[in-house]
Amino acid sequence: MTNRTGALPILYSFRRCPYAIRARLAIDASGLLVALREVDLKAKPTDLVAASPKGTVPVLVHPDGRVLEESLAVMAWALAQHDPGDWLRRGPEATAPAERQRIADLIARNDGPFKTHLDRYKYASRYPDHDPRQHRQEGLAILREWNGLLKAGGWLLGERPSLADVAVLPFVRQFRLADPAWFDGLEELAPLQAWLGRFLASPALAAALAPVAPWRPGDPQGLFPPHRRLHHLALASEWEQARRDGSYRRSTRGQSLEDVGYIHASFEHQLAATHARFFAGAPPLRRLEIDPARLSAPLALECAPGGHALFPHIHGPLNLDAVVAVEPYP
Ligand SMILES: N[C@@H](CCC(=O)N[C@@H](CS)C(=O)NCC(=O)O)C(=O)O
Repeated sequence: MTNRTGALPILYSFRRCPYAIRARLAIDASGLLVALREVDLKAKPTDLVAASPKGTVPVLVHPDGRVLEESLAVMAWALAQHDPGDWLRRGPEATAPAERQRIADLIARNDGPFKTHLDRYKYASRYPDHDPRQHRQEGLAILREWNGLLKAGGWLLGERPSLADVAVLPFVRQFRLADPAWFDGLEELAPLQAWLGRFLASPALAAALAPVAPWRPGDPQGLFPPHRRLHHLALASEWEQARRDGSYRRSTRGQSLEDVGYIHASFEHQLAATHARFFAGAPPLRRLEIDPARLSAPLALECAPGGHALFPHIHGPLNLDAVVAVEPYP
């Protein structure tokens, strides 16, 4: 209803919101790409309120009108597409079900009690009947629990990150920001400070916090993450022909844009399988690396028939200046 088919999912987001930050971190990790609409929480776009009347961010609106109204739902959707670090613990290990339960428990502790204390400590003026020092102490007690877990392997579940770390860290970041000097001086929290420090220095957080102006209807489509590239495998001879023609109009091996209606492309994690499935024994190939922000034609995320993996489809000719690198493949 508020998005159209043949388009990207739209993420309504707010740069500093910890719920929206964790949703963006999961989308970045998943290798996907969405349209980003930064929301001014004091002037929420009517499209957002129509899609999700409760009016919180993040909200993800799919091209078919399906709406995800909770940050955890957005994270689960993205990581169900691709979860290179097994943050969801869907792997074959016998420990996976117990780990999923621990993840759920940790996130519930964060989203419930820790968030309550964080708000009453950091935004004390909004809660005149509460004592911010007491809420700081109660938040600190929860941080001590997490600190104990982090001692073992550096992550909440041990030696590898999971959804719990990514879901909780943006809130711990906020807790620190209320009084960084006090927080950084808490020597008993050294493992937790190291965990937060790695997060604060990570390129993923930098990408999630890239400055962005509030979206207004009619603005050009913003994309998240901004560094995402698309990939298309082209026969070297057809790419050379496109350079002479001034645009590229092949969809996939043996099929034109006119045959299919769009140009097939892949996210990086899909490229090897695309090659194995469609290009075995092909003549020399070129991998075209495409900056989606430079495309003249509309870009969509769509499922291959019978599958649920979302692929990028370019609904029109590929303008050559959107191709930022060309290399032999494999
Ligand atoms: N349970 C929601 C909570 C989201 C939330 O509370 N977001 C805040 C911003 S951090 C919000 O949109 N508040 C609405 C407002 O301030 O008007 C989720 O996980 O997505």
